[in-house]
Amino acid sequence: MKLTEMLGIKYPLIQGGMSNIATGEFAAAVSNAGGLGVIAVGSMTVDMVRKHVQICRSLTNQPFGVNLILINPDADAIAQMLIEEKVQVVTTGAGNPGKYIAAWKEAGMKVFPVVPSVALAQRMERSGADAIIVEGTEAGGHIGELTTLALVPQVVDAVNIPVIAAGGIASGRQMLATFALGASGVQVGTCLLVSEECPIHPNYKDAICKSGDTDTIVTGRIAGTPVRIIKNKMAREYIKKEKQGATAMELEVYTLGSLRKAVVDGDIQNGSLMAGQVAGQCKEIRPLKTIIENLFEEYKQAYLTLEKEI
Ligand code: TUI
Repeated sequence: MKLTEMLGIKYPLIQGGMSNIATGEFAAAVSNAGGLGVIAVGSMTVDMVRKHVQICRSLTNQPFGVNLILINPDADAIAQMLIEEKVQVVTTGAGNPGKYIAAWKEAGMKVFPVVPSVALAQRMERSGADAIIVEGTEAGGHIGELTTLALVPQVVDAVNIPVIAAGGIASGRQMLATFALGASGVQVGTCLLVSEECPIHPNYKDAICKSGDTDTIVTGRIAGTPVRIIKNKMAREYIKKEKQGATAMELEVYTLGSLRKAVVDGDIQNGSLMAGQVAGQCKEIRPLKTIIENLFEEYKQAYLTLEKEI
């Protein structure tokens, strides 16, 4: 079944989680532009997430989802609340959501875990996931080891449910490439950060627009929580702390606190500016509708050009 039919959306495009950024308002704007908007739970409490779900519902009559990261200390209560609120789609990240899937499925929800490996994709399929979002290391935020090019076809061959590609996608050509690898849709984040509607500080958007291909870096590799961000003073200090032996917990607290500095305060030197390797392709701030429509227009053109050349 096509992803658009499965979810009741116009384009086979899911908005990436984007912790502490994707509010109910933003998710509604993505859904109104024809993709699947997704509220990011990030470090929110149960009551905050419920409020964002209600806001989103008041701003769109299109389907939308919620992204639950499993490092949130209230994950159990939030997982239950999503059932009470009859959220249609849940995506997950930064851990294994296996223990929630049966209850979510029983409530009629669609479950799309984000995974960085074949083994985890297979485990999610066995647990009852409806589709798998496969995220390559090109992505922003918390990442796995493998690239989208290597990972997507291996997961496509290993499971019998739709696979959605994530990481390294900010153009129609990249989208076409993932479809050639067997993906049924894409999840994008970085290219939506530079939308007019995205509620991050203008300095954060500006830093993405100014960045080039080699301007992201991965912190947290030693501690086992690799996070891709835009290179700045904070990133250099983080890596120094890591090399000096800071604990995983100290580093995680440091990262989450500094995400707020970037998103809310626009502190581009001390903040953690999560973004993927495609940041270098994102050069202007446009409305979400234009960004998404252009992606699919470029995809069609790229497909037709390729067909002519073969
Ligand atoms: O989750 C993401 N991206 C994120 S979450 C986040 S918040 C955060 N901030 C600081 C440190 C850590 C997290 C920012 N960006 N993407 C999806 C994703 N999930 N990437 C990798 C994974 C993943 C990793 C391990 C999924 C499952 C997993 O399972 C391990 C296991 O077996 O339990």
